[in-house]
Amino acid sequence: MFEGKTVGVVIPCYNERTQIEQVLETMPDYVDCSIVVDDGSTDGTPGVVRDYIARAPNGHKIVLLEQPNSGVGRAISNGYVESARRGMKVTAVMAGDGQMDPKQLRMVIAPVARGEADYAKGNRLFYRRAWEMIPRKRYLGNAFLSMLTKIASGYWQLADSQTGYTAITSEAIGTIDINALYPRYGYPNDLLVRLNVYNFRVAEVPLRPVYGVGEQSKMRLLKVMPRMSWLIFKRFFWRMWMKYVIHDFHPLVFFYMSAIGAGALGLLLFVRMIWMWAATGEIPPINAMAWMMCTISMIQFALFAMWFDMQMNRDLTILIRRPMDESNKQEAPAQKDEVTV
Ligand SMILES: Nc1nc2c(ncn2[C@@H]2O[C@H](COP(=O)(O)OP(=O)(O)O)[C@@H](O)[C@H]2O)c(=O)[nH]1
Ligand SMILES: [Mg+2]
Repeated sequence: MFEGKTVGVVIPCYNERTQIEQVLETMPDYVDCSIVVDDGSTDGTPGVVRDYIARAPNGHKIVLLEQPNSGVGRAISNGYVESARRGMKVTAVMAGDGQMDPKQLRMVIAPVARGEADYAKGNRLFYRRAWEMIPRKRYLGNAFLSMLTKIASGYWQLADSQTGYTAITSEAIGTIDINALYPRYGYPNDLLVRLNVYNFRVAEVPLRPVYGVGEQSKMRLLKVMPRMSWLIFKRFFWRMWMKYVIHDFHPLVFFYMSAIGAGALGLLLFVRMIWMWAATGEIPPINAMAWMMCTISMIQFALFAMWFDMQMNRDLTILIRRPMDESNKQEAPAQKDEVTV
């Protein structure tokens, strides 16, 4: 129990034999139920979990769910459903590779347990040494996807869309179509879009990044980046339709549509202009002016649409910028990298 709320933790695992025991061992006492979701690991991870359950001290319930390899997003949605079914009011997600510092769990679940937010997520990018601690490619890839996710999800003030350290209420799990969640690595982006359609409040908590604890990422960046970008692109249109046409209405959809129309026409005019220039050596002035008009209109329509969207969603984001309350300080002594000289 944390502040009167039951707490479940979903732990997705794929080949985490060397890591998972440590994750279970360091689970804070206030967690009522840990749900390990193994995804067809080939290294014996489920056996390690079963052994641990057999000798684990009573009090902290550990459940092992096994599913055929169907992705980390599917593992988490299955874990969410199981956690809600077991009556957990707040459900957090922590990776099975030990990259989530258990001492920071209370910071992640607090806004949700206190009813200030329906979902909370960490943000590692604002940590003062994040640039040195996070592998360069991961940092840049994350920043790019976070930018796209701002536009697609409507949570414009959030960053670090790729963090897996999150917490959600059982109400939110019950409201969104959790079984339709994207089954692979793009699930946090998809989840944010789905939460926004129902106007759920999202809190962002600054966290210290954790790397080099023996984890081995399963993510192949070059393969997943284009897939995730495409997913985010599609989800943007889905959100526009669901939020501003079906659930409610706002003319900003017309602004976005006009921006796309002006952009497409501008592109055609640009191609024609270059073609005429190559063929005749001269740029037709009307063509050039029409192209400029289209480009300027596109920019203006898009900026207005974004501005309206920001205004509609401003109150849905809760930015927690000073999470180090007294209890947390006691539990989390300064880490090596936090010592200032
Ligand atoms: N159940 C399940 N877990 C997965 C899968 N892929 C990764 N994970 C787990 O999800 C967590 C985060 O994955 P990881 O590859 O470390 O991602 P990264 O930390 O962002 O590089 C880890 O605990 C992995 O074991 C999968 O396909 N299924
Ligand atoms: Mg990892």
